Amino acid sequence: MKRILVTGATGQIGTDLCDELRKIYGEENVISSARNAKSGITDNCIFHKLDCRDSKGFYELAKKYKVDTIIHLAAVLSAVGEQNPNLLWDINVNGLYNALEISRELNCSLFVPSSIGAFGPSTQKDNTPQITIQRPTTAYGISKVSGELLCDYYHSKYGVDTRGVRFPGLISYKTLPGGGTTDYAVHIYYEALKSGHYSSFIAEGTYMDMMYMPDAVDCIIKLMETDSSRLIDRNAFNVSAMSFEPEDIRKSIQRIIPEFTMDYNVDPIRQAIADSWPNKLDVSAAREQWGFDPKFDLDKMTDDMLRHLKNR
Ligand code: AKB
Repeated sequence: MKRILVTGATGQIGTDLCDELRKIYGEENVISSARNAKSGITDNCIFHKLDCRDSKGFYELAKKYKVDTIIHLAAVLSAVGEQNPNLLWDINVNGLYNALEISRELNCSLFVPSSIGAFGPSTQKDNTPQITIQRPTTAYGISKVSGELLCDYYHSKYGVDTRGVRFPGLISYKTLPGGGTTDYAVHIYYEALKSGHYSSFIAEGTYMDMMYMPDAVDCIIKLMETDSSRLIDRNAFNVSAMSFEPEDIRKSIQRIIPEFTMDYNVDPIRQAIADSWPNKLDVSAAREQWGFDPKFDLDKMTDDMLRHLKNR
């Protein structure tokens, strides 16, 4: 049975992931931590306040609970990162360095999410290969490429069991994302139900990879359960369940809410980031090496999102 420490556990991925991890591994084997968490036990869930830049606090927490796996989700996303690159570097790279050192010292397996943001304008846009040019032009992308390389380095140099995926935009009804470029694809569902109208900050015709949160959670669990000997591309695997542009999601919502309308109020900063990212990743390495198999396409995700949000 694994004993898992999750950083950034109150964020968009962490909220869904920790619920699932507790079901699989037991409440006592999942330790949630976040900068904004209150330390204590709530509804049998163990929570700890932790800033991943605090190397001593991070180490002591991992040691106290004798964890064998760290899922390091604490990170600053792309749009917020462009406003505050110093904070982004500190959390995304120095925080990751702490996670790597602790994993090395305590012999933990380590999951670290990378992103489609690890690619840049010189990358092949369609069917973006697993191994290809990575010259991102955002602070976020630079931190993600650095993270991928650092994780590979700790694996080859010290034998740390590092693993990761390049997540696309993630869509969830439980927790809002915290300042990314793909966030429009979450906000649109909330606004469709609230006001029946959405102004998209991403322009018509901009394709980006996306995935529904249950598939993202499944990715992390499946990858961490895979026998290490099967993994060639550890850091990090291309994953995606769909690629769409704003008009596609509008049409998907209009199947259920015909009166829903959308227009555009493009944000130049987030649009420039989106334009530098791929349209659609090739995910064959993930399928072959650890059985990546997402279940939700756009319409299935829309049905599920609207059903859950309506019932809140
Ligand atoms: C963002 O938009 O910053 C994230 C990502 C794709 O990594 N959702």
